[in-house]
Amino acid sequence: LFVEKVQNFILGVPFNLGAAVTGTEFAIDYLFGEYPELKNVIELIEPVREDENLFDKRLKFVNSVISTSKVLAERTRELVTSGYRPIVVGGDHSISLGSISGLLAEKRDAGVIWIDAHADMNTADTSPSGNIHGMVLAALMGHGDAKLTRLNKGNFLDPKKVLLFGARDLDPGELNFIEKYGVNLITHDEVLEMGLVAALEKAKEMLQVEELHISFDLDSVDPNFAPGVSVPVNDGFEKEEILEIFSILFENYKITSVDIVELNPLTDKDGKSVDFVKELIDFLDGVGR
Ligand code: HAR
Ligand code: MN
Ligand code: MN
Ligand code: MN
Repeated sequence: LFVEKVQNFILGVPFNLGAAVTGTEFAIDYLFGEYPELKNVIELIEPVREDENLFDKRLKFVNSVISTSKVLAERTRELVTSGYRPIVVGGDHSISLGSISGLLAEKRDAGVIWIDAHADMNTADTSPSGNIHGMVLAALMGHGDAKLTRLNKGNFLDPKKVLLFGARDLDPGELNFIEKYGVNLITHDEVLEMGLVAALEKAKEMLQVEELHISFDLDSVDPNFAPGVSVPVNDGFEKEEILEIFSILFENYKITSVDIVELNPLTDKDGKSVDFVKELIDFLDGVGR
């Protein structure tokens, strides 16, 4: 039996303005420095820098976030249309607005698993920071400022097709959001209680989708193993657990596309985080269908 394997196509997006701290804009250069062979396999998406209203503390750098995400959405859509599996390496998590919008333009029924310490489900009204990387998942479901929600042209994600996995730092507004709209949630504590395999079994019952996008935020990992992130939170997954999660997801779903975001060279220690990102890229090369 010959089953043709979907080819990965890696995009690098060295963007940081969704986080409003410096670091993730150097992530791709950092990867290239440590692993020069990646220069041949990663296509660079140049961030677009727009004029900004620097007095806008509710939606920081919103124009640049939107313009960059538009470029990424277009490229992601092209790749999906051509039968590739885009692997989008960030960059801060705001770029998922682009990758997921591009995916949804082509595959309307795809679901999303958001593996993250955070929920990224604030709106401009609930955000404690004004940083857009903490708002993108809400925007993809159609909630928040119109500047952000416009981007995916009405192809909003159904909350029932979204699963937040491994969260351990939720803001009050995000908890309201999850309750109000019925977003699927399995917290990091729940994963510890249930065990990883049972948690992913439960995920399968919750997420009734065939096609799935994995949005992986490096801060879902314990900072002892992956310190190179912009917004670290204590505890979290071990690296081996992330690889196991990915393996099981590839067994349970058709994985359309993957984000690997929030790698920050300025906070990394001994190359731990960059090595893990490389390990993940290599792993993705070997799995899937
Ligand atoms: N919840 C906080 C906020 O909205 C922190 C968000 C941090 N987000 C990321 N991506 N690092 O998950 O500002
Ligand atoms: Mn995130
Ligand atoms: Mn996060
Ligand atoms: Mn731990």
